[in-house]
Amino acid sequence: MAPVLTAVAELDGTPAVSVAGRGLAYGELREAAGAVGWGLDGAARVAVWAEPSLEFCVAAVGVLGAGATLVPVNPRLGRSELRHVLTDSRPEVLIGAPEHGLPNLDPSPRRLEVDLTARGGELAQLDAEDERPALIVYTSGTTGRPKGVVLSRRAIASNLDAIAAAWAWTRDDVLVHGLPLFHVHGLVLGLFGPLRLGGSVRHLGGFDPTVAAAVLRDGGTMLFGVPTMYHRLGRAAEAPGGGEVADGLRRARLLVSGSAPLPAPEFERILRLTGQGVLERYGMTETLMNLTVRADGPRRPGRVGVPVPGVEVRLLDEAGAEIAACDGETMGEIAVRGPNLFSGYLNRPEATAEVLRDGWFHTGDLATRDPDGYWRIVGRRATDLIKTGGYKVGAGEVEAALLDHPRVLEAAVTGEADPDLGERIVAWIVPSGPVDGLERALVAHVAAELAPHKRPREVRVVEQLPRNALGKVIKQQLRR
Ligand code: MCA
Ligand code: AMP
Repeated sequence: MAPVLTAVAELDGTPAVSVAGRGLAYGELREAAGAVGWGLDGAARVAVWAEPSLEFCVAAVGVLGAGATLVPVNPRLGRSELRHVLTDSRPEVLIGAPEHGLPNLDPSPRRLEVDLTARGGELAQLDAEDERPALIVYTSGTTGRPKGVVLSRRAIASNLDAIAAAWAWTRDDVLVHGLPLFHVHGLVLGLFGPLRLGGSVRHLGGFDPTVAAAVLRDGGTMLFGVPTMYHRLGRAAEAPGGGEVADGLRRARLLVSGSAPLPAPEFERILRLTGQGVLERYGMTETLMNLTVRADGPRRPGRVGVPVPGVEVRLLDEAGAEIAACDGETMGEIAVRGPNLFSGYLNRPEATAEVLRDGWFHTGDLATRDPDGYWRIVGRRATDLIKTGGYKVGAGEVEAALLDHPRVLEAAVTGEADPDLGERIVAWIVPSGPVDGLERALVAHVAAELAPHKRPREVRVVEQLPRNALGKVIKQQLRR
C-alpha cells in the first residue's frame, strides 16, 4: 500500500512546494522532512505553528511521514483559544512557535525548530489505509470552545484520490493558493493534495489578487480559494488596469471555490470577465469533501455538483427519513457516509455521538437537489454559526469572550450579510458604563482572546436585549 504523501516518497527533482517564492523539490522536501521526523524521536502528537511558510510545510510532511499526528495551530490565536487548543490536544512536541506568549503547560511540550538544510532520517510514512490519526483540526460549534476534529490517513488519502478523479487533477497541475494552512481547505486539499498526487503547489504566503493572478500567468493551472477571494479577484479584474488579473484567471485550467457559498453575482462576474465558470465544491472539516462539480461537468451558479466518488450523500427530512425528490425545491439536511469521515472529536464522545449516527454524519447544512442531480446548499440549521471570509465562527464563543470584558453587561452575536466576507460578525452590547471607545476596546479584546478573524466587524450598543420567557435572546428580533 502506498503512503499518504505518495509523491514525496517517489519523486525527486520535480518542484514540490514553494511559499512566497522560496521552494523545494520533492527530494529536498523528503530530506528536510526526514530530519524533522528524526527529531520527533517517537513523539505521537505534534503541534506545528501554522505560519504560511516553507518551514511549516516541511514540518507537516515530517510529522505525517514519521507516523505522528499533526495539530496545526493558527499562529494568530489569542490567549484563551491558544490555551484551549494546547491543553485539549496535549502535544508532546511543538514546532515553530515563538519563544514568548505561550501559555504555561504541564507538561510543557518539547520545542523543535525546522532547519530547511538539515538532512537525514527516514520517512517511514504509515500507509494510506491506516485508520490512525493524521490530523487534529480545530473547528467551531454553536457554543463552547472549538472541537478537535480527528482525521485519519484513510480519510485524507481516499478523499484526495476521489477529488483527483473528479477534477482530472494530475502531476501536470501547478496549484496556486493563499489559504491559511491550519484548516482542511488550505492544508489537506491545498498542500497534501499536490504532495499525494505529484503536482506542485505555489503558496502565495497570504492572499493578494494581483499576486495570485501573476502566478497563474506564470504557469499555475488551478486556483483554490474561498468566495471572499473570488470577490476580491473579480473586483481587482474590473478595476482600472485589472486586465492582467482577468488574464491570469482566464489561463487557469480550474478555478475552485469552497468553504462558503459563492454568491451568484460573483460567479457571473468571473464568468463575464474571463469566460471561466468557477467550479464549486462542498466540504466540511469533519467530512473533507462531499459534493463537487466535476471538471468536465456543467458549472452553474450556486450549485455544488454531485457526490464525490465513493461518498454517499443523502437529503433527510425533519424526521430523519430520506427525501427522494430532485425537484430543486424540497429542502432537507445533508447527511454523509463514506471513507472520508472523521474518526470523532478529540475528548468529546458525546459531541461525536450527536452528529455521527449509524455511520452517517449529520452536517446541519440544508440543501435541495435539482432534477439533474446537482445539489444546492441553501442554508444551515444552526443560526448561531457564522461563516465569515470562509472561517466558521460560533456566536457562543464570541459572546463568551465579550462577556468576559468588564465594560459588557450583556452580549449577543449575530451574522449579517456582507458583500466581501459573506457574513460579518455583529456584536449587540448592553454596556456597563460609558460607550466612549467601547467598540475599539471590544474588537481588540476578542482579537486578542480568540483570533482576529473572530472579532466583531461592528458593535451595536443597545439598552437591552430582546429575550423570551425563558430569558433566551431572540436573535431574529435583533437581525430585524
Ligand atoms: C485586523 N487585524 C487585526 C485586527 N484587525 N489584528 C488584531 N486585532 C485587530 N483588531 C489584522 C488581521 O489579523 C489581518 O492581518 C489583517 O488585519 C486583515 O484581517 P481581516 O480583514 O480579518 O482578513 P483579511 O486579510 O481581509 O482576510 C480575508 C481572507 C481570509 C484572506 C479571505 O478571511 C481567509 O484567509 N479566509 C480563508 C478561511 C479558510 O481557509 N477557511 C477554510 C475553513 P494580516 O494581514 O497580517 O494577516 S472551511 C474548510 O476547510 C472546509 C473543509 C471547506 O469546505 O473548505
Ligand atoms: P468548516 O467547519 O469550517 O470546515 O466549514 C464547513 C461548512 O462550510 C459547511 O458545513 C458549510 O456550511 C460551509 N460550506 C463549505 N463549502 C460550501 C459551499 N461550497 N457552499 C456553501 N457552504 C459551504
